[in-house]
Amino acid sequence: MTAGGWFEEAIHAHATQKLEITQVLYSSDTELQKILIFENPTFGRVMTLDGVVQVTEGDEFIYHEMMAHVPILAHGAVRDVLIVGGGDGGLLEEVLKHPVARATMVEIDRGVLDLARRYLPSICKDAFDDPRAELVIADGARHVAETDARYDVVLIDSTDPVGPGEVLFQREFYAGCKRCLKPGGILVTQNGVAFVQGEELTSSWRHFDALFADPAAYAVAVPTYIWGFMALGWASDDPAHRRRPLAAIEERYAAAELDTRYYNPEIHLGAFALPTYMKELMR
Ligand code: SPD
Repeated sequence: MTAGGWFEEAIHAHATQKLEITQVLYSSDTELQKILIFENPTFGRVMTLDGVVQVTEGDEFIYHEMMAHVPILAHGAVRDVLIVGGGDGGLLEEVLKHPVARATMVEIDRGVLDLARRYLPSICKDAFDDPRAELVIADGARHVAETDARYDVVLIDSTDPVGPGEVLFQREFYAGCKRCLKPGGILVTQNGVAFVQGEELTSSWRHFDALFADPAAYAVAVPTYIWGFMALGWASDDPAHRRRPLAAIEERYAAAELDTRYYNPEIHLGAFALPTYMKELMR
């Protein structure tokens, strides 16, 4: 995987991406997964889990801004947010830019949090120390099945559906997410790069369709999640959230005083316009 000073991703059977390693900052196995953090001239610090790129300093803003700001601004009155996964803290940091009362992050691997604090401070910034952040080291599937808390928005910042992340793509888990959403709340999930992982979108969309009034997805192009658009799954019982007019999103965006580099109100609306090959996966 790291031969010749290059990281070669171990995710797809017949296609790969390679990233040059100019310095290995950390490499080990935690109880749950194999973690590598290295420096790359194009993307800055890169963290991989079990041979798959999870986050890079260079392009993290794209994925994290779109996962946080689209549902929060579409909802318009978010107080309580749940993040499942997301141990690098990048998504938590975006969520906390909003005037939420509480952002609970349930991450199964404490090692990822500790390493993010140490090696990826440009990504998590001071999010873990924000008094509104509640950090829970636990199984996210168990949390959504058992918690008494209720959330306006639930965000699933998972790995791919292998290893510890597999359960986070199953119907029982999504039913748990619905269980702990407040009425009209919004669930957003990472559903893979549609061109090469189409079955993730199809299977999650079918679960959403069985559980929620408004099953959907939106698209985001993240350079290091290569091979085209990543699908972010969307599920809510309130279809109005997905159909907010541009003027409403513009007003909320201006009021939130966000400093974003990918997200803007036009991208928010446009992200729900999917290419036909993605639409065809959602049936
Ligand atoms: N193919 C890898 C997808 C990883 C998505 N989650 C990354 C976590 C970033 N906070």
